[in-house]
Amino acid sequence: MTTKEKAKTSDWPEKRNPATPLASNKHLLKWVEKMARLTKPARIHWVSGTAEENQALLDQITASGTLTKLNEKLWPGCYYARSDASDVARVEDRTYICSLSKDSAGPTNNWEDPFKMRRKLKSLFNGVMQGRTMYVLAYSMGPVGSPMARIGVQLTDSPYAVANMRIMARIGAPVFAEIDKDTQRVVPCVHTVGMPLGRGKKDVAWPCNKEKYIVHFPETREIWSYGSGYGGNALLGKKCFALRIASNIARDEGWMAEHMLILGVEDPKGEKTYVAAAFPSACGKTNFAMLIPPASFKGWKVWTVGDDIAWIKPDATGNLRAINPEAGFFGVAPGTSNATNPNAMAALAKNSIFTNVALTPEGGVWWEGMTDTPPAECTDWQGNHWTPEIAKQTGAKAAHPNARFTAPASQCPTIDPAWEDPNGVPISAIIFGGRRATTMPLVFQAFNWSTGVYVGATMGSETTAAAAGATGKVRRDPMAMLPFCGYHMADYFRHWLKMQRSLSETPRVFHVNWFRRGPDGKFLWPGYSENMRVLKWIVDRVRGRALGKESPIGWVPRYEDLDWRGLKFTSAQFDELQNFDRSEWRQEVIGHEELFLDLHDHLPPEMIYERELLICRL
Ligand code: SAT
Ligand code: MN
Repeated sequence: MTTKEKAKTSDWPEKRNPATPLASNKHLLKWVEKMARLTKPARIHWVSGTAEENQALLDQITASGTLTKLNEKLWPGCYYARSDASDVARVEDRTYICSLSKDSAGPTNNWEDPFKMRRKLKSLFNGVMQGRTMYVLAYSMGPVGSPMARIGVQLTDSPYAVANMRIMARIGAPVFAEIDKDTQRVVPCVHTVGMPLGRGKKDVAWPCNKEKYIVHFPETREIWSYGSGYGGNALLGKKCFALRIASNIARDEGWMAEHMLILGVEDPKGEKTYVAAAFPSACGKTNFAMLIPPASFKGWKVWTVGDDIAWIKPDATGNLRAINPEAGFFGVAPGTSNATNPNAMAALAKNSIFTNVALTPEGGVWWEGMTDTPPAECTDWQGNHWTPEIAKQTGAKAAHPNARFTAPASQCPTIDPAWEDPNGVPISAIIFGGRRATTMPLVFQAFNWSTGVYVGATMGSETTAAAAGATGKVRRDPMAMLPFCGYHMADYFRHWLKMQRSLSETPRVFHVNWFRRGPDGKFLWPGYSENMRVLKWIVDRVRGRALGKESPIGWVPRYEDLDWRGLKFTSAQFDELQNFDRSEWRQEVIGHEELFLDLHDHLPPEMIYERELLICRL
């Protein structure tokens, strides 16, 4: 070490304000100390998670300009943030799985040699928190103390991330208490915005770095995130832990970490059926999870357990049970309204954080689709003056298409009474779905578990603004896990197939598509509440009460198998929506082949057989 470096390192202990650690776990204390030596923050703050602490933190980030407090009368307890224009979504090409061998990460992940990556991270993180506070944020994914819950500790120099994580996960003192029991391995997560405040350097409202690294070490169960303050890049409990690292843990332990919503359907007699559904980011998981049945479905109710992630595990009797590891919703704001999702609107009405939506002159928020009439003027997500006229002329959006709300799940009017059940809820069906303009019918049911796995594995969807890059392109997104599976995708299929062996009864598997379009480009299906009709058929199939007919791709409902009360939808319209086009399907199967070619050396034979059988049926 040069004298200069030594001086820098020894700077750190004098300058810090040694806040009292909230845990006594030796490994944790040592690791925090080691990371502080590396990142050299000006202060360390152990996050207790109390309401007072949260308010002080929010006040401080409001004073520093990252947050704007919204009008307390209109939006009680709500705050608003605008990110840097270069930091608006997940960055898949900067996301790494650094397993020991490249082969374990597989071709769908970015891999880097873990030793090389560690060296890179060490240099990037050296002194990176200078002038900032390092928050020690303990969080539990899943209800604290649940046998299905897992714990992480995120070190971060972003108070915005702390405030969001407080909504998205269970955090603070109770989690430190769990860590002190020392009964489970804690996932260490280090996050920095990548903008040290050296002497005299002024902070900005949204600190970040042009260079970004979202790095996972699956064997050591570690997460390192550099350069971004946004969403899944910064709230490390979400995609990084609950999906990429947890998928590794789940494979090793015989359970499943999935990109799925969980909902419960209650019929008029009070019978409840829970389903989990996988859709890619920004394809309507939040809306589906909070569905309100049409008026004609008297006595039916849909309950929300989660809107993004499901941890699913066989119980002692061989039935699948699932928890939502999260405590909040990080939902796409544009398109969310009292018409499309009143439950989300109620959930986000207070104590929420809005990022990259528009700010109204009254100190409220607005986004495209929230109301039919836009406000006469507002400040857009980039801080520019916005009016409907400007939008007409320039196409400027008031809110970024990936603008988000962070809202407490407990505020959702349809939150399921069992949503925090430490043992989870029983899962009877799994639904896969994508955003597809053609080919895919409204709904079909896979013949059995392995066909179902094939259906999930070959799922395709048009890309959305949730990830940086082009939107609207169909890509294969197996089980909606393409950006989130922390190991070889073909091994993940194998794990799915293998799950059948630990189940006394497999859940039924379905595929839905709310987004099919007609020749005029218009959606063929009204969606939203009307999806209840499909959900009811699914529940009835699960319960052995509904008929369907066999088709080359699976069981499909006939017109008379769906409940049409209260909707004018003709049998001709339904036929168009369910239309099975042989030539489109031949193209579709070629698309499957492309994915399988990439994965071929790990591909389970069942996938090949299923494809062959499908081709024969076509
Ligand atoms: O930014 S997140 O990854 O949390 C949201 C999403 O893409 O689903
Ligand atoms: Mn998601």
